[in-house]
Amino acid sequence: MKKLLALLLALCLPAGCAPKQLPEEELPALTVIGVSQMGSESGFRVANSQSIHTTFTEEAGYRLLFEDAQQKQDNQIAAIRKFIQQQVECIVLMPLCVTGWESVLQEAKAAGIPVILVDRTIQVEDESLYAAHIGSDFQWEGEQAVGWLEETFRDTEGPVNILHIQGTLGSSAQLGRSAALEKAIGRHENWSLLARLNGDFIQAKTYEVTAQWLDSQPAPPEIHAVYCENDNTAFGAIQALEERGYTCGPEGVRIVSFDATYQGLTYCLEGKISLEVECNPMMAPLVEEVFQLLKEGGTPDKHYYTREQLFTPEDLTREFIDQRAY
Ligand code: GZL
Repeated sequence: MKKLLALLLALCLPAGCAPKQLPEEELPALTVIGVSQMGSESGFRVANSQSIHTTFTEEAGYRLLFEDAQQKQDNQIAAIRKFIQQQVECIVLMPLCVTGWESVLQEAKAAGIPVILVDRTIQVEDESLYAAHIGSDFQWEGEQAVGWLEETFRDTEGPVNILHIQGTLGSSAQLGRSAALEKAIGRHENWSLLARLNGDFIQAKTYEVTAQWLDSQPAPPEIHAVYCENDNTAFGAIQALEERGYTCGPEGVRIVSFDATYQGLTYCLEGKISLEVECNPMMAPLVEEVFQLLKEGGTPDKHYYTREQLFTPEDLTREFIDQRAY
């Protein structure tokens, strides 16, 4: 990037007065950050990665070592071990699942490298294994979604049949969002769980498991709501339902979704998705603030929760959606 910039400058300046380029050894040393991203399974994840790339730039003084784990925890553990060998100044980890981190985080701690968790969190006995967590409160998100379902079906005396499509099993996002629905089903005698499917936060997989389930039923089931644990799950479920004659919206199946991505909000504006619970992926600026605090010897909070809101079709306009960051 620097070389291209120097070349462009040289081309547009009169000969003989190209800017003095500092020798490599005099360039300010870049701060090396190792980032283990779990994958690129969803619109949320793509935006989350973009936030990292646009914050930790060379212009801002960073060299980013970015590893995509393709949804495999083993790949994340290997990446962390590589960062330790490379003696990075900080490790940023978006953990795929909640368990299995103690050993490798002990190694990072022994090497004196702070670990900042982003987005999802982990379950460890010793919370000193990570310096801070920046992400969402998934149980809170689930409770918002369930509260909307309770309000929507408050006057329904007959059955409320709910299809639950979960995200990556064992991830803190899935655990929190699922727990809220499971508690609510236990609170309402007329609510019944039609099935619990695993869409893994992925559109194609959700389409496949939803289509298989629908086609395996002796007759088309009466579905009042589908609880989709992210937008890509909602997109897959909507496609499978509509192909089989279901209408998604206020007069048909009520789709509840999480993330509030551009496409998710568009479906919501159109009425196909009845409720969007925002899950904000743009966390990197706060990650950098926490890293700088650590670098200055400060002690960050253990958890920083992103502010999130709910959207229904009535809350949205095309202009509002078009000005959002993701
Ligand atoms: C939630 C995040 C989830 C998103 C999905 O913060 O971990 O993972 O809701 C993504 O879109 O796959």
